[in-house]
Amino acid sequence: MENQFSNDTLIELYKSMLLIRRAEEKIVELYHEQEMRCPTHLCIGQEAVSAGVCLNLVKEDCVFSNHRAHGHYLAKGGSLKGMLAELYGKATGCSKGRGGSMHLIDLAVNFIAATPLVAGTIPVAVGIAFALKAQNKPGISVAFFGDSAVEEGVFHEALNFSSLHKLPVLFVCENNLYACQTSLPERQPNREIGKLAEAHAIQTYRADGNDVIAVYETTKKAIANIRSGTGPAFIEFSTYRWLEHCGPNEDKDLGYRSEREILEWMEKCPIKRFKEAMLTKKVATGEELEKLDLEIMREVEEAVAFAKKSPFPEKRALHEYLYAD
Ligand SMILES: Cc1ncc(C[n+]2csc(CCOP(=O)(O)OP(=O)(O)O)c2C)c(N)n1
Ligand SMILES: [Mg+2]
Repeated sequence: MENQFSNDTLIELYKSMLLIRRAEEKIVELYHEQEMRCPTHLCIGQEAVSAGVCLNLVKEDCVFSNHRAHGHYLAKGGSLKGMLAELYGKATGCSKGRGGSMHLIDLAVNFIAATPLVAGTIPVAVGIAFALKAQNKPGISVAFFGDSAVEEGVFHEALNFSSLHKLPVLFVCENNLYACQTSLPERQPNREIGKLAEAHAIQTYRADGNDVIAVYETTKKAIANIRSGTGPAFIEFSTYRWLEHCGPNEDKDLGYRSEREILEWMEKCPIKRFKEAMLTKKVATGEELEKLDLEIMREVEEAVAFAKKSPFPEKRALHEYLYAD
């Protein structure tokens, strides 16, 4: 691990990843109670991408996400209580209990939208970038999406337009090698995903998405260029989801990927790797990291209690929020 970043930055990265992991582990533990009634896509194993990208962002920056949104939302500074209450369908949820896991929205932190329509938020992120530029506003737009989103036509339209108009937008592709149960080689020719962005004359980067420092550093470079006005950037991060596509369970019995492959990627756990590096470099002691973990677990417990005791939306509010004010 490079020593070029302050200990505070390293601890922030660790905390961000750990919060996502502990929150999702709690969802795994509680999902079977059937009180969270929304489809839920967990990002356990992929936390470094959210943490490393979002620590480079400021409040004015707008984030867009997909169906696997928890990590992006929490790393952008979203409310843990608001997210869990949303999963429980409660009025105190960040989308007022109407969206569930796949439709997280929180304008207070400029987390503009997550929707499960594959590639659906990419053109919207470009639209926001267009508006930011037209209005001379600070801030950039960031779109998180999976490896299957690049197979959608709208992905190319959005990249073409953003490149032509040199828009302040960062495209973040989390390549976890699968779309549901279909592997990358079954869906795409043998070429790097980044080549698609290069074809649209967009600055393209590629990095290990399970190495939070690589994610943080690569994003820092890309964003420095975007902020200097050179136009969009695209980063492909290689990573891996540990659990089933949708839901809290393991899925090694489904047979679309081998147990060996899953175990190999679990060995590359971004949190474990980073923790070991921090201990070796004496960024923190084991005791300090343990304390931090306990604090995060307590925060998660409190958020669950808040979500469970929150009220459901009132029936009479059914027609609210259908149109923008
Ligand atoms: C336009 C569209 N087509 C199909 C689906 C069904 N679907 C939901 S998630 C998904 C795969 C997503 O894979 P990827 O983009 O790689 O993200 P990951 O789930 O791996 O994070 C598909 C095909 C959808 N939601 N939207
Ligand atoms: Mg994928």
